[in-house]
Amino acid sequence: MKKLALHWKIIIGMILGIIFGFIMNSVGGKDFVSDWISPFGTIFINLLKLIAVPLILASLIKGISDLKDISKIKTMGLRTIGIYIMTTLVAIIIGLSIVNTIKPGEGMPQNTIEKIKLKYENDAGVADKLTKASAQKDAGPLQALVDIFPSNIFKALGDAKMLQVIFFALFVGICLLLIPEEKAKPLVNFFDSLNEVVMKMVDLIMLFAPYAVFALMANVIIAFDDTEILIKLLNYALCVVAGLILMIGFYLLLVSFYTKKSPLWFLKEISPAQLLAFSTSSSAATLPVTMERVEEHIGVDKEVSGFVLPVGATVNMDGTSLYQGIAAVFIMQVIWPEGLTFTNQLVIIATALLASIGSAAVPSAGMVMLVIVLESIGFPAELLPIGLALIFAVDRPLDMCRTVVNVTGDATVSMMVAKSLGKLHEPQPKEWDDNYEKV
Ligand code: DAS
Repeated sequence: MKKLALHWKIIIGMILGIIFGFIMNSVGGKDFVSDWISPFGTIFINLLKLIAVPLILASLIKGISDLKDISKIKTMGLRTIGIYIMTTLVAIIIGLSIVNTIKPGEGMPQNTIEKIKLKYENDAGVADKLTKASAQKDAGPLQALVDIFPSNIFKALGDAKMLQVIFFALFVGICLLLIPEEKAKPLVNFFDSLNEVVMKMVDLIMLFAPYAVFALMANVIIAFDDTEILIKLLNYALCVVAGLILMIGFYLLLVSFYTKKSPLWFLKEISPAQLLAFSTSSSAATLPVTMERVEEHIGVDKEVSGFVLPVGATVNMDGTSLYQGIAAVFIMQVIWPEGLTFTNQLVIIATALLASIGSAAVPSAGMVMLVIVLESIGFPAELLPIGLALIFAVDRPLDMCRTVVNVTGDATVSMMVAKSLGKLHEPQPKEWDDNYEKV
């Protein structure tokens, strides 16, 4: 009997984790899940983060040195940024169109607002998002640019500063092209074998994925403790989910018309990365798996995936941008209707684009940047805690969904850039890839 493909094992782990979480909720087993189950999900995310930085370093340096032609790097960079900006703008416009049509925030009963305010306005999670947002706001206008250039590569590697690692890898890769080939060969071979080793580590870690996803989903379910408020926010949540689904449809159109590949084949091949994005709510943690799936199952050459995907995980978050457009307008519909001007919506488009570039690829980062978006349209500071409280109860499930879109968008753009550079080949996944039985 053919072994079960990896994505089915992950889906089964996800479903069993959700069921187990609800059972534990009903029998008072929350502490058991927190103490004895959730740590396995944390271990899995730690392992993925452990290999993300060496993988970016190895695949990008090896990939750039394979390009042989420096002008191709400029072309790849410009095409990548250009397509990323296009998809992010589409995402924000989809989000704003939905929220202005459905108007989920209009007519919310005052007692519901009071209930949410009472429960979440002073929640530590809300305060944390406000603190992080003000730290980002206080930085200078060019701080994001300065932060790309590391002063100490070992610190950048240690702190997993993605853009700094990408800059360093690009710098090394370009210099490897500029020195005599016989001098470059030892280092190129080193990063080539490092890349192979790290890709093998991805395979081994993925053997653990179904069990880790079980733990991650159980942990998400036990965190839900306010079904009543979840139901009151259902219209808003459904607007976000509808927008995210439309965004996935947009990617499938791009895959079909631009790369001439089957959209369903594309979805199937990247599904393990999407399932992990959903379970971990972190593009950064999912990145090694996204890279493995795009390179070995979609057929994108390493020199493209090694650049486009790490950059995408850091600066391209279409799901987050779409969510920020909807959340900002929803909050205004509920507690600041006078802010709902056309000009403000244009400002939201610009700041949601910039905010998604500034958002970190970690859980709930989008909510932190939402504060920046709201402040950009003059949202009253005294209403910010209530505004965040309004969406806080449903932020985790929506974060899981928008992270899936962030990852899918990165994979789509990597395919488009590869196609435009003639770097999209027929994938040769090894027979054990989907089963992860033999390594
Ligand atoms: N969880 C973020 C990510 O990793 C997205 C977000 O917070 O909006 O992509």
